[in-house]
Amino acid sequence: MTRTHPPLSVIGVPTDIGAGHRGASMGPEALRVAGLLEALRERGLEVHDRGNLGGPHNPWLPPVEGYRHLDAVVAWNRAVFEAVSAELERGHFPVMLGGDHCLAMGSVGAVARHCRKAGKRLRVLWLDAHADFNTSQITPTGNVHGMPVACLCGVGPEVLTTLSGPAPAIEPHEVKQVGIRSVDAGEKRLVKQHGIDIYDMRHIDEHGMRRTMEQALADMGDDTHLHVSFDIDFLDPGIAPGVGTTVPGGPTYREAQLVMEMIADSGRLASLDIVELNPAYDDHNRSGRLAVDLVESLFGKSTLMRD
Ligand code: 4U7
Ligand code: MN
Ligand code: MN
Ligand code: MN
Repeated sequence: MTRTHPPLSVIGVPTDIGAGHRGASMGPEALRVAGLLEALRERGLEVHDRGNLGGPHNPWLPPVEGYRHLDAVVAWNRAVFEAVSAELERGHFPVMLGGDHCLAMGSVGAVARHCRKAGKRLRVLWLDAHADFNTSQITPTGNVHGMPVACLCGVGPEVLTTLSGPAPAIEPHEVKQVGIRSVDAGEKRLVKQHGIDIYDMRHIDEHGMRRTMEQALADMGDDTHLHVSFDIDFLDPGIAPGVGTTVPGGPTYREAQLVMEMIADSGRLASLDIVELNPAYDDHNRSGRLAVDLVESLFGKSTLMRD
């Protein structure tokens, strides 16, 4: 099945400002070196590499009042928000190369605002080992890459919750999380309180990936903009060691392929983050190459039988 997508605009976000380990700032280049752009062009897509955004360097300071580097996180996310908004405005499909996951506040914020203006429905599919729903009061680390979903849902500091306009940028029912297996104690209470749909690894064990993805992708229509936020630590560390926060017991290669194939089949994918790839922890860019392989499936490189 060949699907038509608008031109893709690839935006590098070379920062680890929100992370607990240095190195995700090298992610955009590792994805390019692994052949991401060539692979997408091979799929018949029109691909523009917009290069990398700039922002404050990482001073590697301890958290202040529950946030590490809050001002710098805001600066990076303003840049992401502007860049993604501009691409959506020209009708392109933005692809963010992270960079740590805090950048999703800017990207999803821009997508959400675009959807409101265009009268489109929004669905955010959050592929991750973590729920990323911490706040300054409950975070065990102060790292803002553990907070983007909360901030997008209006729970967080005003500088971040209003990044894309009045808070909240998104409603909890617009987010579906898949692959979750590490949620902190306070965070657990919050995600329950906000009613986030979490398809955790236990759900996947019990129902299988096919049923899980049918649920996560249910109720989308022609007017739905699907944003996928793909944290590489979603994958089992045995196949993707190149992340700062590995959690055992993630999806296998085949399960991950099925996730990507089913997203492709939905025909609704319109923006994408690829985040948390940390080449300093990787093995000869193995995780980078796996990410490229999976992104090919996300854009319809499926089995021979279905081509
Ligand atoms: B990622 C953590 F405590 N929950 O808040 C935290 F376990 O974007 C990890 O999903 C967050 O990689 C991981 O620091 C953020 C921790
Ligand atoms: Mn994450
Ligand atoms: Mn994660
Ligand atoms: Mn991580």
